[in-house]
Amino acid sequence: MQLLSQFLKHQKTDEQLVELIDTLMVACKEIALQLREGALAGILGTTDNTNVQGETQKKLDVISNDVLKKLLLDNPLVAGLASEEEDDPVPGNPDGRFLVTFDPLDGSSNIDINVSVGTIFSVLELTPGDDPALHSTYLQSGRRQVAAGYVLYGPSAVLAMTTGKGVNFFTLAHTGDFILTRENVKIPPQTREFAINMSNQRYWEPAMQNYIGDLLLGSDGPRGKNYNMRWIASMVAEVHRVLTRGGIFSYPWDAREPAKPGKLRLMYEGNPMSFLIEQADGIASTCRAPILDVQPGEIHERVSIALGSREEVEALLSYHSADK
Ligand code: P6P
Repeated sequence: MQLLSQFLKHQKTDEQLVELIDTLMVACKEIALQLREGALAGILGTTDNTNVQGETQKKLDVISNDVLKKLLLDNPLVAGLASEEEDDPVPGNPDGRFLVTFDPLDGSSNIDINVSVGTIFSVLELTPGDDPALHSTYLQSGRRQVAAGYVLYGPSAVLAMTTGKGVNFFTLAHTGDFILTRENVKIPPQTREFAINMSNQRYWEPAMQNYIGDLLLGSDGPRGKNYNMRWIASMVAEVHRVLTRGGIFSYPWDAREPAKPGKLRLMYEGNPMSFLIEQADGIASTCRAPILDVQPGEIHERVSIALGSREEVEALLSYHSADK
């Protein structure tokens, strides 16, 4: 059995990055413990606050955000952080090296029904001379990430992470150690499983409606095979399924808020997940371009997402190119 720290050392990971990842994992272990307590600790349910996204904050959203903020800002390597739950970036050590963006508890609408949620993180480097108190400092494309991953709080707590040398899974043991449980994860290029919120079907652009319509035709349709559908309403769980056994996950643009490219956020959902997907030989696209190529204009900007098995995402993209 190999510990996370041993594995990262074996991969010759930058020592300061290893130290940052260790801080992130201390925070995620604390979050996992709080989640396990759930109702017993009186921490389910919502607060009276809404976040910058206009969403009502769950108590555990705030708790998770506070745990990550405190631990990261105590680490002198952290120059600043940006969180889904924070309107503005939070500066750390002005001589720090890393910027961390995160969604402290993605899928939190699932907490009260005891369904999997997760912490998503993305690590960038401070450009020398930039001010970590300014939004502009964080507006780096996903290609600039030096590490990204998530901890999925499910039946077990599993870390999926990349530092640009492939994707690996680590399971949280009762000892408090993350143990390597799957190395060099690769997404099967083909799939029979798709994940999308079908209740939005009438709002999608025609290319997406045509593609999903053809999936539903199964072996009688142009895709020539029958598909199965999943929707957990927790992106971390959906992406973990895609990394584990293939599939396509999409939250595309829809006409409910036409001025916005999609529901999910680029900096701390789209980019970290896309880094993982590409490192596992999948595709992560806005349906027009690779998500990692998007130049962010604001920290909380949203992005249309279609990611997963290479050949299936390529099929979806062919519907969009035909639709131009
Ligand atoms: P809907 C959770 O709120 C989230 O941000 C993602 O984790 C998830 O994939 C999506 O939104 C679910 O959205 O519209 O189905 O509730």
